[in-house]
Amino acid sequence: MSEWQPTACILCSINCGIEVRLGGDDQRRFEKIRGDKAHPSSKGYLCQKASRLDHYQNGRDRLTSPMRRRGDGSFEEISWDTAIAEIAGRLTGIRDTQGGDRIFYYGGGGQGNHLPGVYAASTLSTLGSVYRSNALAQEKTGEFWVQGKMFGAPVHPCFEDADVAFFLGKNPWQSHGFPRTRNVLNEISKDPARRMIVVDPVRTETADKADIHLQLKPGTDAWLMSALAGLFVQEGWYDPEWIAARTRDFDLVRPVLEAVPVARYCEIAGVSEEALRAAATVLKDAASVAFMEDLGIQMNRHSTLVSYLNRLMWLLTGSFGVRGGMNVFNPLMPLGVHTGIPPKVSPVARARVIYGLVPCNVIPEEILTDHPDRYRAMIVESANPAHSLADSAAWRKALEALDCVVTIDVAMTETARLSDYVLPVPTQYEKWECSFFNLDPAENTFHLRQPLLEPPPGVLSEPEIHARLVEAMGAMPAELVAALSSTLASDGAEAFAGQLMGAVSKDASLVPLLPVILYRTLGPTLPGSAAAAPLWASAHAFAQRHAGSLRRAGFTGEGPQLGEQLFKAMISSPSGVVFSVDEPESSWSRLGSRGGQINAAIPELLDMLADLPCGPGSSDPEYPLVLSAGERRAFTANTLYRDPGWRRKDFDGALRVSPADAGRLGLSDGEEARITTPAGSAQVLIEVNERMQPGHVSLPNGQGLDNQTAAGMERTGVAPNDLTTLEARDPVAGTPWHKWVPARLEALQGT
Ligand SMILES: Nc1nc2c(c(=O)[nH]1)N[C@H]1C(S)=C(S)[C@@H](COP(=O)(O)OP(=O)(O)OC[C@H]3O[C@@H](n4cnc5c(=O)[nH]c(N)nc54)[C@H](O)[C@@H]3O)O[C@H]1N2
Ligand SMILES: Nc1nc2c(c(=O)[nH]1)N[C@H]1C(S)=C(S)[C@@H](COP(=O)(O)OP(=O)(O)OC[C@H]3O[C@@H](n4cnc5c(=O)[nH]c(N)nc54)[C@H](O)[C@@H]3O)O[C@H]1N2
Ligand code: SF4
Ligand SMILES: [Mo]
Repeated sequence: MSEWQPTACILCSINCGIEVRLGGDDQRRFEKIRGDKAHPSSKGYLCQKASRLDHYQNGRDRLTSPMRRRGDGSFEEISWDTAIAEIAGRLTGIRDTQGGDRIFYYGGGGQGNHLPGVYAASTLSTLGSVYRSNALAQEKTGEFWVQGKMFGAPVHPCFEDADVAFFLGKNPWQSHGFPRTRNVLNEISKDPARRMIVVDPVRTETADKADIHLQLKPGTDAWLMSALAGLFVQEGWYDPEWIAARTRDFDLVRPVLEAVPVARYCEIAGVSEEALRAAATVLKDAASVAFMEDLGIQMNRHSTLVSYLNRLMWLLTGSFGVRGGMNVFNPLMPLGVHTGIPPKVSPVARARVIYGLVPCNVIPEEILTDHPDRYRAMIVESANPAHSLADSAAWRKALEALDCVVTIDVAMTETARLSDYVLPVPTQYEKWECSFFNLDPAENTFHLRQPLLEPPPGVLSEPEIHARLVEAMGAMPAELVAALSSTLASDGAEAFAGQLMGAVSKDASLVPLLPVILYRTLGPTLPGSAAAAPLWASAHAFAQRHAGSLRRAGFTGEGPQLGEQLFKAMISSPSGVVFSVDEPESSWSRLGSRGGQINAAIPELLDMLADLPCGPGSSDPEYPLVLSAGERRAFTANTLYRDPGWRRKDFDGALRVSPADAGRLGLSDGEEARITTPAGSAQVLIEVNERMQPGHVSLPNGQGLDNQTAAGMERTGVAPNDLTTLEARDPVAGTPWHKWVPARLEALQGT
């Protein structure tokens, strides 16, 4: 058997360091997996999902040749030269006749790989493509929008040191979201001096660990959170001096919160006022509170408003800029593809573009129209929108309607099957990869992973694909590349950097081409890690902005040496490196909002808050239940495992139903039933589950993939987005209401 090799788990944003021992006849199986104790943030921690990573590495539907779709929907293998030449030709053709802004880009990275997005910038700037999106625009853009307005900087909680942990629509026991999650939850739970509060309609595993579980009715967070904030203001449970010194325009917020009818709103949320007061008492007496919100509210009614109310609680509890509270962190590189100033609205629906991303729910509408500005082509990279975005049927239609779709993936996915070209890439264990989910304010970690295995013949990495596309489109500055390479060889890194900066300062259009230029020049000189070349520019940029953070992390160089030192550390730390160490107080100087104060008032959301109806709204008798379409469970991992055989339990991804509803409908555990929503209906396996409250049912995320078998397509479980619609979305950010899908459940007739 081989040696233990360090890498990371790629199943969630935490990317725990792991060590893998290869085995099997071909030495390509992941025979043993353990936590990597040398990883600076996970420190050996793992959850149960990582042990199954062989199902990703040696997974279903793997592709090893570029594919072109024939007129009848079947695929043929083509060579890389043909694929690159045809794709470059078709996309530049669309650019030259319709405009480059008609070419949409979706994806750029998943849970463990963010280099594709870096390189895509070069291809997209060559094409003049400006509209793009990814999964963040169906979960986090409301939060980002509020965050930008209030703080102008990225903020993250620190649970390790928190006196009180507050989880809003988040089940970290299953979904994680911060390093060594279960250990930290256990530590807080066992410590009599610390407290945990969970706001969730389901009695989750996290709620089991909590001191207070506010088990509200699904979709009523806007009422519950305004009651909580209202209580703080009405009882005077906040520090007016802190508010006056640290925030601006709180005077616009106070009257709205003073007017909140606390008792009535508690009633709407189905939580007793005593329970809310108990939670408020814990919060007001806390030395520090770390807050985390997630999909329970972000994919729900009033999601942007609730993200705002959550942040108002940070202010009312004085939790910003304190240890164990909410702090600004330094990302090594922001997530996503960045090529200049993004458009403000999308071209057809005129939907708000947040963080450069078009809301996922409007994309099909912007294709399935005769509007002249509709999108005509799409590049999909490292994502599966035909399965993962609201209304799969509309997505299938939209992809079919485009003139050209190119998908870059390891596997023949639901999206790939609807594409004109599919370009296969090495898995994340066959190439250099990293993620930019570096969110820790206290001690931020970056992990550039080395490949464990050679890629199979027939695949090309994303950096190579983008470099070849740029070359085929005639946009690679060949003379500059040759000159830079020879300078690097003869005069070294400093002269190379000088020459490159000189060229960029003369011609700003080179900036988005830097990833592929660096890949072709610096890349070949790096020991095996050509793909890491653009990180060189990131390391230098980081060192210029955050020299102090780097020094505290132990880096000592001066001037450009500091950036060079960081880059060297990044490419030579197989278990990851700490690149930024900061004290909570530094959060204040990093605020992007005016005058170093937090902006308390967002008028648009305050109006929405003041106008909240005083009743929950009548529910449609046709759909008496609320379905959560996509719940994180022990055996879900987005669509990274395409083989259902990875699941040790819950093979079919059952619908969880409360005992009361099951009894009323005459359904029992293990029985099949039919669930119907305004979008469609599906046959589901029933799991009677005491954690659910009456009126609420839930399905897991990531199920219902179509696997190719000898006998044809085989599907296991329910694809949640066969049950969701494009229209059910947040009015501010356009994020979907997947946790609030009207539904009805029926026993199967005649069985
Ligand atoms: N096991 C596993 N872990 C994962 C993933 C995975 O696929 N599987 N995916 C990763 C990804 S991409 C993400 S974004 C995160 C998401 O992580 P989470 O957001 O924690 O995951 P969910 O289970 O979708 O939703 C969280 C909680 O919201 C609750 N909820 C439902 N309706 C409401 C409501 O009306 N109000 C409130 N307050 N809560 C409600 C649900 O009961 C659930 O407990 O997980 C990551 N981690
Ligand atoms: N109804 C409903 N829908 C949901 C959710 C829900 O709760 N309910 N959750 C949503 C959330 S939060 C998220 S984040 C999304 C996730 O959905 P997507 O953003 O579509 O991402 P993944 O399912 O993680 O799939 C990533 C794709 O990357 C491919 N891949 C793996 N490794 C590589 C690689 O190295 N290179 C390339 N190019 N490709 C690779 C995989 O084969 C897979 O096709 O799903 C969303 N969809
Ligand atoms: S899925 Fe589990 S092991 Fe993998 S990164 Fe997330 S927490 Fe770590
Ligand atoms: Mo996500």
